[in-house]
Amino acid sequence: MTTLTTTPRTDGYFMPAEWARHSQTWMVWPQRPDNWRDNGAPAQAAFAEVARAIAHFEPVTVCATAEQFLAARAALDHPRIRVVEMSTDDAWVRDTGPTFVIDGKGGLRGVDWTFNAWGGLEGGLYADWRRDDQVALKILEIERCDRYRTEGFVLEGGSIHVDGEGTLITTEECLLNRNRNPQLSREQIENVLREHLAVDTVIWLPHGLYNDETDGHVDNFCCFVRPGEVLLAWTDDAANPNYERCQAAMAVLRSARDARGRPMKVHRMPIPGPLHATAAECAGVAPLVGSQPRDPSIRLAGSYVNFLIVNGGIVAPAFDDPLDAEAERILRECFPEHEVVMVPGREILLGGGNIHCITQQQPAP
Ligand code: KQY
Repeated sequence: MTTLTTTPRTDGYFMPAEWARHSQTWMVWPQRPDNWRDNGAPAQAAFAEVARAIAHFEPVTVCATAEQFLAARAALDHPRIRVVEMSTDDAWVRDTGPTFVIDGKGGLRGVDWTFNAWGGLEGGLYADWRRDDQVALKILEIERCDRYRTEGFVLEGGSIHVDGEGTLITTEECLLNRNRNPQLSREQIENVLREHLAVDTVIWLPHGLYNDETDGHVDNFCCFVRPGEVLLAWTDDAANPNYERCQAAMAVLRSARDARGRPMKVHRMPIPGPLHATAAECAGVAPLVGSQPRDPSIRLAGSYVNFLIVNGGIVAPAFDDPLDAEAERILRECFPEHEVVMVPGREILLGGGNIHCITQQQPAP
């Protein structure tokens, strides 16, 4: 593995869309007791179900700490799931793993963004994120992929989505937040995205979903379903704290043109809930100084948009909510060529994210 001093764009590499063929998907086994209740046991069962659902379509590699390696291996008993030992701080490989880039000629490399636990000392979610900042490097070592490191430029994979044809969507709430790259202007941040993902057009939504622990990651709010078409989390209820956010996003998307000059077709995905953790669920978390507060009064940022596209399938969260069936119907309509599999997402949501946040696709070169 070599760390390159050029950029993907200058080398002819770009980030493909999530629906481009994958060679595998990466996950990290959850364990930290100040984020996952009951020492992680219910989350581990939920992650195992997600891993098995993905393995139905493509190989999966799950990284587990030395302490959890044998437990993970036992729980992930499936011929297409590989378990490797890796020390980590938490389990959000969308944000800590590499963003893979390809050149369309068989080349595969990775972008290793600087990670600061979603805000560093200004609102970050844990105080020591050094092991998580090494996850991308370690994955690229395992895969023998060359690496681009954006030293000092902070970004999480969940804060961007691309269509693979030159367009990226993100949110101002996250990328322009002063706890990420306060030294850079919007134009300078766009330039880093252009250079490292080879995109030409950046569509800036004002916000992500309300009370998301990441300062509004786009992957919990809006995603591409194909070039020129997005799926946006939506509510018509003016009392929902997401109402203004949805309206603002729709206004941007209605006037946007993508890198190929296309207007955006917007599909609406209802927001489940309101969802809240129970007192018993909160009591199972063992907080440390600085841990995310867990309280039944806090509205959870549940979203059906937080799904993963895999080879021939969609793996999406269900919340045991009356809207689950409608969400599944919309996903089938948006992805008629994919098999839609709904997997219980509540335990993952209790930890602060969902299926897209805990997975990282590796495109087939
Ligand atoms: O959703 C994500 N991409 C990460 C959420 C981190 C939550 C930690 N409690």
